[in-house]
Amino acid sequence: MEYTENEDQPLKIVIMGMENAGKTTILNILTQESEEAPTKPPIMNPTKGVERNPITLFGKKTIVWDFGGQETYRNEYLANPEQYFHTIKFFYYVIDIQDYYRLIPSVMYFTGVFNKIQKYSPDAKLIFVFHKMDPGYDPNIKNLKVQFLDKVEPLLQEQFASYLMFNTTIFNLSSIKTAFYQIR
Ligand SMILES: Nc1nc2c(ncn2[C@@H]2O[C@H](COP(=O)(O)OP(=O)(O)OP(=O)(O)O)[C@@H](O)[C@H]2O)c(=O)[nH]1
Ligand SMILES: [Mg+2]
Repeated sequence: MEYTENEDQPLKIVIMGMENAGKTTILNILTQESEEAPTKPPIMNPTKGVERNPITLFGKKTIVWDFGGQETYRNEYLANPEQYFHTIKFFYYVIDIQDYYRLIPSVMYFTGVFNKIQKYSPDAKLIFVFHKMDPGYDPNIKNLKVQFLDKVEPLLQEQFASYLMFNTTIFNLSSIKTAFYQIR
């Protein structure tokens, strides 16, 4: 299938990462009216498959594809990459820096997705979001950010890929906004 692009089309942004990483919560924060941060993590349901959200972000029309991260969905995206990974402008990859058990699966998922995006959207800008950097949480205890980067850097270097990265938490709204200012 051919996908044509023109100026009026909204920018395609994808947000990916393991289940429970906080992707949908991040999008809810970006689109909420309130300037106030939540006092506790909201109760959320897992995203089923891909949710496509037309959102105006910083004056730009975008369509944000929120990729549910549960295993069956992850396998589906990788098995049918041509349906999901075309015409991407920004590729946000979210890592839960408190989730020790999902670190290695997250590295593996990133590797699979990155290879597909290199193929189908080689110009997509890559942005890592190290999420759940909550106030009072000491990221040095598990050091998952450093571990993640150590594991993916050989792949990124091999492909000469550049990237940006941000630390975020829902308890600091500007941390999330800053990560998405990139699309302006
Ligand atoms: N402590 C903390 N919890 C968070 C933060 N952001 C999201 N959460 C919680 O993380 C859980 C999962 O959030 P979701 O946004 O549903 O995660 P998801 O990545 O969309 O998950 P899938 O849709 O299954 O891929 C929820 O309980 C949220 O309240 C954060 O910054 N800090
Ligand atoms: Mg979700």
